[in-house]
Amino acid sequence: MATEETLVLVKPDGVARGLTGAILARIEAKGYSLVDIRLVEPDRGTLERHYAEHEGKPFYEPLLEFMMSGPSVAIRLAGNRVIEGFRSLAGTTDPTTAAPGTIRGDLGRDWGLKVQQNLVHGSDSPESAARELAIWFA
Ligand code: DAT
Ligand code: MG
Repeated sequence: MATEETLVLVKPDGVARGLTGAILARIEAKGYSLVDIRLVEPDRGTLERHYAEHEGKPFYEPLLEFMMSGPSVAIRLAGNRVIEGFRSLAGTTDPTTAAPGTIRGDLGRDWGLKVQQNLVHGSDSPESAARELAIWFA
């Protein structure tokens, strides 16, 4: 099986709270390889492309606003089955109920906004990974 790649974002809440290092430590401890990493401040157009599947949903506008509220860290991550492996490491979408032991479950909570501030993004399929890596690492 060919080594797989995924897009990980440490979102603005993770960067602002000083959790980038803690999140990277978990990724490295799991054994995945950093291929590329950069600080990003995406414009609205980039986020519209990244989150195209969510356009029209109630949380879409708050999500874009949140993602423009400060810098994120974009990571190209590699390893066998890294797409599902990172999703497992991240935990489920809602940080309040994400399992302890996961990034979202251990480090996240509800901050009272209309969008889940859940620290990280990870691509959800090989197709998403290819599409998203092309957006963030063009
Ligand atoms: P994930 O990031 O776990 O892949 P997603 O792709 O369904 O989740 O949604 C993208 C982001 O949008 C998610 O990280 C946080 C926000 N979000 C999703 N569902 C939400 C909801 N029901 N209420 C508020 N924010 C939500
Ligand atoms: Mg998603």
